[in-house]
Amino acid sequence: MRVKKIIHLDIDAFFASVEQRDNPHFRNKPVIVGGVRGRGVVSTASYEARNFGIHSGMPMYRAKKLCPRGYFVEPNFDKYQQTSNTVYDIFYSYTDTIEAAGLDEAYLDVTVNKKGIPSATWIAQDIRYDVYKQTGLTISAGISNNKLISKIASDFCKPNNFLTILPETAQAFLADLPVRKIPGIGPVTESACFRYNIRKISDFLKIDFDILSTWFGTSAEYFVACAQGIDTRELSTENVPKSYSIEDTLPDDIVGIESAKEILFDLSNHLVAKLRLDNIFGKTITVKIKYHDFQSITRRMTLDTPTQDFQIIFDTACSLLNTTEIATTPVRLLGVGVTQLFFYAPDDLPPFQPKLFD
Ligand code: TTP
Ligand code: MG
Repeated sequence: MRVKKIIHLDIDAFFASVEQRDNPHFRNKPVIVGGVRGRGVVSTASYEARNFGIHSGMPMYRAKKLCPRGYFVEPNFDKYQQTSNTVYDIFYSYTDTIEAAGLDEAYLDVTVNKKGIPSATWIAQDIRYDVYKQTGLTISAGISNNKLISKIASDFCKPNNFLTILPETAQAFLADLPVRKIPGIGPVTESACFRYNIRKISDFLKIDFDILSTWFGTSAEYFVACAQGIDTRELSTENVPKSYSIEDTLPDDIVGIESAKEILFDLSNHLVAKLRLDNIFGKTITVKIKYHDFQSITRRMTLDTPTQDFQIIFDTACSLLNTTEIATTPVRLLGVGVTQLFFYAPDDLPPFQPKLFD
């Protein structure tokens, strides 16, 4: 079987780099992007700010204590989305087999690629160059025959670098890395590992598999495969949807804002459940109405920050009703949805919950 060529690409300090690019005062300075007002948390910090111990998810007040002279900036989601689109366009100019892993991060299968370039390392270098030229941002790349190694490699070589790991050296590359580098191992599993004196990835290979299974259950197999550098997962290339919505054709036509609100209440609840499930936040709220004569309209409102909050979505949807004929015209269908989707909480807890074993 042909050996696969998988590249994992991830922009360095994404939000902070965009701010440094757009504001010359911020260059080479500690820049912290996050909720500046209220109980905000750090979305990301420039590498200069990371030297002060600042990291994503940290409460803003702590970041300010650690680096009082840092530059603290509110996120500009529209800019990040635009930059992300440019970067993804570059990715797609090399291959269509892409798994989006976030705004600034993706896996590319370049085993067969649109430019017929034989070396995945060359492709990664070309992409890094294209991204820098078109967006002014640096992006790091891990190159190997599977997602696991490429992801760990790009993380290892960051910032502004690339690292190629050949299959025969994968196990040695992983051997001395902390177990926490394995995707899915978070603080809880890490402490469990420490209890059993498993600290480095190669420690998984030193323990009898049956014993590992009693400690970690079905995860034992996954940890051992990881330690051997084995990952047979295909890229999941389903396109990320551009909108989330839910609508209902009503059993009987309704008239009046109050009846519409009752239905929107249920619909918003369902919508929020879907958003939470996929860890998606929407910045634009839409309401769709089909009147009794089948005439269909959509109303939308864009918020300052993306949300998956029920109250915000429901209230916005209700206020949009005031711009329609719903008070006087019978309605046969109602829908509510969000567009302009984001994968993270702008001003909340760290949103990128590691997906255990994807
Ligand atoms: P990451 O790729 O995890 O982080 P990063 O690009 O800032 O830094 P690096 O890749 O060099 O380690 O996340 C990409 C962006 O997503 C990040 O710039 C801000 C946003 N984000 C949040 O809003 N909250 C978070 O908790 C995390 C981890 C990221
Ligand atoms: Mg990044």
